Amino acid sequence: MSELILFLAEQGKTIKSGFLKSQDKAGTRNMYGEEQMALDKWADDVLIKGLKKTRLVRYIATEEQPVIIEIENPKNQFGVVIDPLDGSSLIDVNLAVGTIIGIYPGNVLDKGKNMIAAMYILYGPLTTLTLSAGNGVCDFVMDEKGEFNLTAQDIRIPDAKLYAPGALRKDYLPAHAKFIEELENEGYKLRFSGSFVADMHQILHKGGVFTYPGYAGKEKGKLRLLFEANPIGKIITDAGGAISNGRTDILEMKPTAIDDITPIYAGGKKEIRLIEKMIAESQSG
Ligand code: AFP
Repeated sequence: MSELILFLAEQGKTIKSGFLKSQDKAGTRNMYGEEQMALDKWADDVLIKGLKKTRLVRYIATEEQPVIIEIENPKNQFGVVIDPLDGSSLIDVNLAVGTIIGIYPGNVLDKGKNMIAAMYILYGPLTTLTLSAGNGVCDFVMDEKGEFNLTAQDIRIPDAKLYAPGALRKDYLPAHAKFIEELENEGYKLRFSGSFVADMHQILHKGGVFTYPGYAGKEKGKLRLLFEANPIGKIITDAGGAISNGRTDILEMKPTAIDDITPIYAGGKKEIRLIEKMIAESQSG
């Protein structure tokens, strides 16, 4: 597994070097019908081609591919899930985007709680790597030589009043609207960039809650269970926080297909307990 993590970290370096290549749209759409950036497709290609060559894993699922790729004669049975560039609509305005990765012992259509490692590489003013592989959550910063140096160990989510609310307010469902109103009354400050990985990095280090709820017309939400919710969910949970779909722990959900989507509440346990209570009350009353 360490060979695989080191390989993926190396790919982060390559992807980082790609931002000067192009900020253009690719003119194609992914399986969610979303417009792809040239860099989305390029990063996807870098990761898949590299992983195929190393034969370090058996299964690869990425946000840009419609099916799970199976490698012949793999050295291990590992499965990886990858969002090659999360938040890519922000590339052309130079805001932080990232690569999100989850590693399973085998097939990737498995509950998030069975992941053996999760990591993301965040391309901001600094390039950082956040990893949870059974030994607490760690941060690394890329230096001028392109090497990742450990900067924080056993990261724990602090208690703080930040909220990152996705979706349009006019479409909020009643329990979610009540939750957001309560956070605002409590003085939570708004922090939403349009890049889940960047927003969650902030919540991990500063506290609070990220929400991309189910909303009118899209009750299942927008974010992807395999590529976004589960890897980030493992990291925030291992840091003492929680992730929920508003009813239950997302890491307990068995995916039915690679393009499953889910409402997301991720952050401090206090906030996650509150939304679960509000949704349960709205259903019982
Ligand atoms: P991609 O750039 O990988 O498609 O993901 C963007 C994203 O899924 C997530 O990173 C953001 O939180 C969310 O979409 C933003 O969505 P809105 O544009 O609807 O606010």
